[in-house]
Amino acid sequence: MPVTRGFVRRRPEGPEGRLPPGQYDTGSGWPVLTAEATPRVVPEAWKITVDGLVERPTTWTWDEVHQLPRSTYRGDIHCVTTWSKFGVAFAGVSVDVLLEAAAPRSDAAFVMAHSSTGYTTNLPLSDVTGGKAWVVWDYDGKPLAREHGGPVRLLVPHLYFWKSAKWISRLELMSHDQPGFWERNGYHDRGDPWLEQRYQGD
Ligand SMILES: Nc1nc2c(c(=O)[nH]1)N[C@H]1C(S)=C(S)[C@@H](COP(=O)(O)O)O[C@H]1N2
Ligand SMILES: [Mo]
Repeated sequence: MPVTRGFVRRRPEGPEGRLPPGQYDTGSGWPVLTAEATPRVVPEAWKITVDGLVERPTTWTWDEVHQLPRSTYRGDIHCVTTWSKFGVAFAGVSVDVLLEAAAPRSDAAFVMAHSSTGYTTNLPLSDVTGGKAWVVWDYDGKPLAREHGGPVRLLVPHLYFWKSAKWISRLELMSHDQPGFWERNGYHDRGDPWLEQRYQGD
């Protein structure tokens, strides 16, 4: 059957097509959402460790992560509190690079991201591999602000933003899923904004 031009369904090209269900465009603003007190982490004292079910538990300092291949994300972010922000630009290193060095064991299937503050969030390994997650220290060409997780945060932009742990200090590889801070407090285990996985049971 011939398809009539003009009746072909496609995602709108304007910002509407970029907005997951139930979200609004926050425009130029960038709300701060922090459960704990904002820590003062100096770059010289910051470190990140990848451990748990890996062959080579590895720790990088600030200088050491800067020697890794730089990688950028330009795109959108979506918070479960219903704001989305379009066209943000972060730079840092792909989580793939860190995992390649640490060599996850074959039984590793989940990751717990830990902040130095004690905040945690859990992710399937498949959500932080394949170019989908970054450890970032640069926002719009400038050092990431402290209230937004500076000096270094996790960035997992295809999931709701609570998965992007600020003040990231550790990625712990696990064989079984364990809930992190918000996941223990009613948030969805995975948090896909396009499936509107906000709360447990969604
Ligand atoms: N350590 C830590 N990371 C965190 C949070 C937090 O409270 N503590 N909040 C999460 C939530 S709910 C969101 S929406 C984003 C907010 O990041 P922003 O403050 O940079 O917008 O960080 C996520 N990462
Ligand atoms: Mo959030």
